[in-house]
Amino acid sequence: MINDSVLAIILGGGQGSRLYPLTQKRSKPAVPIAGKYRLVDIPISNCINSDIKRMFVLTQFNSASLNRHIKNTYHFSFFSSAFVDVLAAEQTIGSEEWFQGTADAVRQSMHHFLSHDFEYALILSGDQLYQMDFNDMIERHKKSGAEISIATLPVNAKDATSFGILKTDDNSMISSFIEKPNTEALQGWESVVSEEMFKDGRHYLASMGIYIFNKDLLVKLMDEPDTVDFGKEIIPQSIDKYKTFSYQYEGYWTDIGNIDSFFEANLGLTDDIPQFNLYDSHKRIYTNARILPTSKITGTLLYKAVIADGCIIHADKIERSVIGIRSRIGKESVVINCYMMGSDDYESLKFIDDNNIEIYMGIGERCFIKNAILDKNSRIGDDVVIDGSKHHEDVETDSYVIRDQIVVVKKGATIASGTII
Ligand code: ADQ
Ligand code: ADP
Repeated sequence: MINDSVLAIILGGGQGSRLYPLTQKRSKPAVPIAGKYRLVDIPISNCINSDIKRMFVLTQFNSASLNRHIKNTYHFSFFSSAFVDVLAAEQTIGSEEWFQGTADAVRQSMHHFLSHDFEYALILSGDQLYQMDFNDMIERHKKSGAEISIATLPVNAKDATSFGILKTDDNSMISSFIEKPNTEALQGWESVVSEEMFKDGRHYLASMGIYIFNKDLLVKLMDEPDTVDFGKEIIPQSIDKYKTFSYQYEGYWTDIGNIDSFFEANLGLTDDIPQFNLYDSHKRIYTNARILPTSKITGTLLYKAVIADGCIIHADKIERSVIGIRSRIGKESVVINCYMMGSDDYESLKFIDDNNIEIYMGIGERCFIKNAILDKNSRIGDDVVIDGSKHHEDVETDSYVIRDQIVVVKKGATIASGTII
């Protein structure tokens, strides 16, 4: 089934500086998560599970891995109108600039959207972890008679400063909006929320950055050339002029736009009952079906470990860690609080021999790796110690970055045997 009235627009990311260095060599939607997926699989899967199967992904630059992933993953029937298209910022006669912000990205891509029939544009962020049925939001939008809807979520005072905060009237229409207020400006922005949320200290209603626009209004707003961002301009300027509905959501939702939240969201998957449920056949998260062999593990104590396909593991211990596809971990190594993304390919013994490769892809023998993200294809030698929890200052070298007490080893980087970080 396809919902023909809705076109989805996924905002795939600006410069991606908050997720650097994971975005150093790829566009943000292509960043690997949860051992075998990419960030973009989350909004795309939510759309597919809601029968919305016409999607554009807007990204600042085109990366080979994003295109390959989309091409290899989302195959729709020849007879269906479904598609996932990547639109990278491009030079046109009207514009020579990169996308200046979220609204500008949509404005510069409008001519692509308008070649399709739709009544509603569903605008989504590319860096959030959640499972949501957009049909319900669309139905409520239609019933409300609004021209814009914003998905909203109660948050506490600490988190409120990183979001758009709003107030509603008795009919859930948004009456005021402030983008990322500081603690002082937050005074007086409390909303009436459910008892459960109230008990949790979640008194403020935040925008989740998920919007529905009636097509005609979106066309009109995009004709005004001065607006750059939805959160900073379009939404605050629209609430007095157009009926804007708040679609309140209380399920699990988290922003994964920076290293710390990205790390915690991944490690959260190792909990006994994770808040983000990958094991639900009605809310499947789709990704590239790579046809990898099963994982092979010898002599390893596994405690809260999530292990993807195709791994070869001899470690002593893996604790609260996500181990990505084709990962290799050598004997007597210990891995704690890590997200290891895995590798794009295997290196055969002949290849290693022919090319005199001394440090193999993956983690070598007798290593201790704690509080770290190992990007794809990285090579950690033998007897390496990495412990992000010991570092309180941000650091960058050619092969790694330390941020928020997490060591991020860059894609394809080599850490020599015996290194201590
Ligand atoms: P932020 O997430 O801080 O706040 P923004 O940086 O505009 O807002 O990013 C929104 C989404 O658009 C992200 O997925 C981002 O990667 C993407 N994006 C940013 N610049 C882009 C560009 N030039 N081209 C393509 N994509 C781009 C917003 C709202 C808040 C709301 C939070 C909820 O402004 O009101 O509370 O989302 O997370
Ligand atoms: P994955 O989602 O498995 O990480 P990628 O899209 O990164 O997949 O790569 C898929 C396959 O393409 C891998 O088996 C890898 O060997 C191969 N590959 C990776 N990079 C390139 C490249 N630059 N050119 C051709 N093939 C590549």
